[in-house]
Amino acid sequence: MTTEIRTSQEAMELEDRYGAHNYHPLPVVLSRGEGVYVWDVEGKRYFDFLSAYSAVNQGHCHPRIIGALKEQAETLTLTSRAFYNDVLGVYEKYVTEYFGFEKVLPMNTGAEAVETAIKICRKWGYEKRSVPEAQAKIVVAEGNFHGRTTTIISFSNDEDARKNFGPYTPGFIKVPYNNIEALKKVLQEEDNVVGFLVEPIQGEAGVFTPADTYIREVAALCHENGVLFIADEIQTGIARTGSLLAVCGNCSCENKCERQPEHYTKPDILILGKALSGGVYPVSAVLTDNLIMDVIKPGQHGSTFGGNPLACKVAMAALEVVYDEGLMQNARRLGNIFRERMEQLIGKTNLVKLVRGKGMLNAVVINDSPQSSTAWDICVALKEAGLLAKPTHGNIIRFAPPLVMTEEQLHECCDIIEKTILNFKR
Ligand code: IF1
Repeated sequence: MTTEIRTSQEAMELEDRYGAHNYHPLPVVLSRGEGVYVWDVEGKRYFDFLSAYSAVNQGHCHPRIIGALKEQAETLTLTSRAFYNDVLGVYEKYVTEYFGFEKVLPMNTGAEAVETAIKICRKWGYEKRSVPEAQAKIVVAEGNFHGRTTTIISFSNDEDARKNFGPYTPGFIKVPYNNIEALKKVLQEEDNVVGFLVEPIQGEAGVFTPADTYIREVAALCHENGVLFIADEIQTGIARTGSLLAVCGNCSCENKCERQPEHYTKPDILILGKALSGGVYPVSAVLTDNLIMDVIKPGQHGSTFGGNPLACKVAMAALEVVYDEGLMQNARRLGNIFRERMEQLIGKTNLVKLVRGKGMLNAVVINDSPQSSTAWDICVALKEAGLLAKPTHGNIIRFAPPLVMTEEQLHECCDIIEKTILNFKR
């Protein structure tokens, strides 16, 4: 027998009683979404300023993506990779051309794609660089977030993510983020380094944007040292930061960055997830070129659902929407307006310390200690005012709405944020 939810309270009680307590959600129960809006069980409408951590870049329930989902759902959903299907190859051609790589390996979740990239990188090290057995090392950045599998949390700095989940996977070395000298030093001093895995902007750490030159210098250093540059763009990719990828940097070349080497730093391995499906279905991907991908042979990696026809159709529709609706340009334009409005707000209150970010991936730092509940209380007040955002690391609030937002809607949202913060009493 199933229970029908009538009130938000009922839904929260059910989750509390029957679900693992691995999250601490804001007390709002959502039952419907459309574009930049979500509605709760009682019918109250909110602006979604989280977008499921940048998965719903194309907006909730985008009709073209849902259309593709429905059509394919009624045709063929899953074959496994034991057989071919008539959508996978079409998708593989589409997605590789779209991002400018020779090959793709399809998976489902972000963490799986990161695991895939790590496996490809290590195998490449043994087979193309002749690293001695079980000696391959991958450099990662401090403050990273790449997912929650046992291997990935092994190189996290986040105690909650890591503690009591050991023994940990060896073979990872941490260097400070946005510090090219530290990377240079580790590449000089350590033997058998095969890759550097990094987020072009650190999301979970609180939206840390590195120096403009960082990614370019990382790529150059990696190439000089025969090390693969692996970019995790699961959160930053697919128009979020105002360009197709965050490695595209600041350019005005209508996102044909791959033709503008001075703007675009091509990673050796690119990892995508989240918005690759517009938040409709778990779809992730690892993109790289033949010389690297060819180290993976039949039986050496895979997943039941990876590359299924439903995922492929959904992803193609989601990527079409990005170009057809100019989401990169919109994210860049609205991001500038958002940060400008927040700067104005900072001039009117001492509650907000600073705003940072790129495109529509932004964070506001609240002027209180990370141990205080101020940012959480502000998010609760924002919820009451009709806008959903979530605090991270105690005193930081991430603002990342769907990229289909209009300028008028953004101003309405900035008015809500401004009014809520100016009226907020600690
Ligand atoms: C949760 C954070 C965001 C990611 C990058 C890989 C993954 C993620 C750069 C793994 C996932 C999510 C996971 C989500 C919260 C969220 C998050 F706060 F935890 F860090 F976005 F900022 N690489 N990030 O950001 O992808 O396996 O989850 O599909 O609830 O854990 P996944």
